[in-house]
Amino acid sequence: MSEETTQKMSVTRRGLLGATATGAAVAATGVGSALLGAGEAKAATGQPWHLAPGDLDEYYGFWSSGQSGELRILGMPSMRELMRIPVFNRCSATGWGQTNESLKILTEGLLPETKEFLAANGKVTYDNGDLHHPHMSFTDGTYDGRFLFMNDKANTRVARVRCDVMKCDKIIEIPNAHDIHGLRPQKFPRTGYVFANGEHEAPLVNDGTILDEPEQYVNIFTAIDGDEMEVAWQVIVSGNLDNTDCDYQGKYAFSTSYNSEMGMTLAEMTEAELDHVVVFNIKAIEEAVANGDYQELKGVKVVDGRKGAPGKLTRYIPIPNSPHGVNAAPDKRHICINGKLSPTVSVIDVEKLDALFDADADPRSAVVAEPQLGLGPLHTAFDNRGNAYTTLFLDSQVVKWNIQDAIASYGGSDVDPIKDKVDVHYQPGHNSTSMGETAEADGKWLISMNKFSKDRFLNVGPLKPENEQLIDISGDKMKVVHDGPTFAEPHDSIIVHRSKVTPVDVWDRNDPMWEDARVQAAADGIDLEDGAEEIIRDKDDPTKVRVYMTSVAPVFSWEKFEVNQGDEVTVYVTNLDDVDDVTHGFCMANFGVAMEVGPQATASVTFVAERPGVHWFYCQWFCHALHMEMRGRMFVKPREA
Ligand code: RUQ
Ligand code: CUA
Repeated sequence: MSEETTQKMSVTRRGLLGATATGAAVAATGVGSALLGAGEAKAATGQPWHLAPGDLDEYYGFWSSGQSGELRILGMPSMRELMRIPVFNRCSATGWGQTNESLKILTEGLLPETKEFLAANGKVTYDNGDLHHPHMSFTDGTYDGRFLFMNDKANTRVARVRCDVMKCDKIIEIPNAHDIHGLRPQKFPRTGYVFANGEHEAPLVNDGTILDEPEQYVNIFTAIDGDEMEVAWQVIVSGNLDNTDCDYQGKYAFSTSYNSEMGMTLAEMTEAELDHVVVFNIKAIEEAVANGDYQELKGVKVVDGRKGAPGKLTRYIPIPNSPHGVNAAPDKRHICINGKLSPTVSVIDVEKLDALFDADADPRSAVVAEPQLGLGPLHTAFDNRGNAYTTLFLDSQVVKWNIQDAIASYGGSDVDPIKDKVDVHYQPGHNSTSMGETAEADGKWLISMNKFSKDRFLNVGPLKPENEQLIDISGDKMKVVHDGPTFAEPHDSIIVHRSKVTPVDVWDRNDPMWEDARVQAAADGIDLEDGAEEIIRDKDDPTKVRVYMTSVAPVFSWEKFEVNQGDEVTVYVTNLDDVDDVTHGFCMANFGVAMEVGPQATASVTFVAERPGVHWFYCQWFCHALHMEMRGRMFVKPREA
């Protein structure tokens, strides 16, 4: 832990509490144990995943939440849920999807036709999302703590979360593609690009002219500029696209296709013995774009990388039936393609890829191993000792195997690449290891994300949680050490050492998140920080009212304010408390309005005051001994009859 972080900790509330109780020692233990290895941590029970009260975890776990549409933060290895970050969903607690600040993020990246479609349904944005794959930005092959990127399969979007405040700051809809599934940030030299797979195939121009003519459908691979959150370019491909990953050299990206047949029914989709992985040649694609070899579609430069298309944009490597996960090993050389319907994982050597493009070598020549591992291999994670850990969905197992031994065995040696198998409960999908998708894999922990929990927990009715199991991989044998139930449906996770991430405790008053509020306040001649008891009626539209207020525990600057029935009211709350962990809320009772206002943040919400009478607003975030008293009245004067 850096000097700076240590110092920062000592002035936080945790440090203060620590000094007044026995906690100073607890805080010290927390720091100390986090520096020890998995097998060595001194915890209350002697089990490293059972942290003593007040002890801090060694890793952040960033969890997707599938159809819940949010991102979650867990402490690892304790698997305690630390936070939920609303992204594609709506959130009652924070007002995500309701505050003007969040609505801007949820609407500004939508395509014009989507906005029209939503308006016809009485909406400004989607209410749901299906968040599968959260991944952190990279610099030089490892996490850099700037951003997290994630996909929305349900509504074809990609979102970004800022790691300094752990809030979503950008969401874009991807044109031309359908239902973004696989997503990975570029590892080298940095992110850079965020690669995103459109899973479902459709006509390139999907305006209804072509309907049930599957032979005319295509699929789209997208590279997003992760700094600007804009689409950089797209590639038309053959077959559908499932998962994606990229190399550690910045040269190639890979996408699996489970439906190379472009079938529409289950029978058609699983017909061929061989599907493929598409290899994208990033330099060649950039050159094609620079040379004008593209068509422009919905403002995006789209190049043709279909099978048989001339040039060096893509190559198709045949892979046994319906491959699913793609995972780049920390040896910076091997890419594992998980077989799903085939009991194998195909290992691609990135050093053999140039020949595919430059010498038109047989695409299969890049495959250097294909070990038979068991039934239903879906995803693979890695340690720092050359081993890979693959989930076997149908076998309900995780298999540990050695990459070099698999290569030797493919070359004819009789060495068995399989080192260990462990039962997991039940049907694992994704897995992840501590720092395992970076060059700094440390081989301590593995999470198996199991789709079914069945009998593992008290029965809560027909809808059961999923079960995520923590596995100690520091020794020769894998050891399942903990069950963690989770709600629908974390697909994927990453386990990031805490030294990589340094979130702030208090917002910066000048944060871009409430730039619009700052601009509006300036136009109204108001200082947000000094916004006590300012109520502005818009000069051009007198039915628009802006109420500026501040909060300091346990009071709002307004004890009461008055508006007219039918006014469109915008309430801006600026939280002047600058102590860590003093968040206020603003809830207007019976108006369906509530939001979080973090320390030093400004948040705003707009509603039409169509209910005459006395209405209480209150702070809905417990902040002070007099939190219940933190309230005020809004008077809505009835319209004259
Ligand atoms: S997928 S269970 Cu959406 Cu990541 Cu493999
Ligand atoms: Cu402020 Cu509760």
